[in-house]
Amino acid sequence: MAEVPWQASQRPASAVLIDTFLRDGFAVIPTVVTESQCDAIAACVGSFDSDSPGTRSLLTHDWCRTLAETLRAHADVDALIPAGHVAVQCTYFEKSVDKNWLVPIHQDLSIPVRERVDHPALRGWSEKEGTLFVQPPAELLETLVAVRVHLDPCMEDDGPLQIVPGTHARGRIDAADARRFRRDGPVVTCTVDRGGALVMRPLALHASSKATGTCRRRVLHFVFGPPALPYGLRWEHAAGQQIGLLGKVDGMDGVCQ
Ligand SMILES: O=C(O)CCC(=O)C(=O)O
Repeated sequence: MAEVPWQASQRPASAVLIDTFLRDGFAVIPTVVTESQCDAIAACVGSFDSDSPGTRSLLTHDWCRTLAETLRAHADVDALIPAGHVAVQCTYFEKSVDKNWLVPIHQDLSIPVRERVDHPALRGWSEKEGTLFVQPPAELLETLVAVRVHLDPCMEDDGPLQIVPGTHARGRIDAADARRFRRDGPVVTCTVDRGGALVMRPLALHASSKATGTCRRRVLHFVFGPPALPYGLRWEHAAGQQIGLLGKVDGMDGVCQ
């Protein structure tokens, strides 16, 4: 089995990284997968030729669950995700001048669940790509952590995420306040190198503009959450119980299923 670089060092996560994440609600980790792993992951994703910006259903694939486990084994990523959390969603986003789009300032409020549960605390039911989504209370959303793995360099011209630091700690923010936070700033443009990751709280206000450069910006956006949900809800998929798959992501040719 090929050696995974971060397993070799097992170095502890830096206190600065953890403090930044706690304070701002996001942090960039320069390298979470190698260049060759990026190639292998991109091959598994394949050519995504829909007109929409991405697809939300990747966690049904073995390679994607394996990648979630591989991320969890990275000391810096692991330090930012609560113990016991499992991967509950993986969305692929592709942006380029040919497939261009923007997202206005918002928080991620919806989670994918297996079936509808009627409870006064649950609102905003919707269905996308055949999956049911609900907006649970902020107390649950505050526990989630998103890990955005970049398969291409994402610089200023490539439509990077822009985040308003500290807004993850303000609960649900209405649309008018969200616009005000963005206008008053500060707003941080999160550039990330190929193989790096932006780790963020889904409640942190974020937006992204259209790409103006020549790069194709491919991102796998994982969400990690608690294994069990309140109110009788169940995750649509949860991929945390797999053990012993580390390193498989290095040789993913032929395991894209
Ligand atoms: O990838 C992007 O540019 C936007 C993604 C986003 O807004 C989201 O995941 O909620």
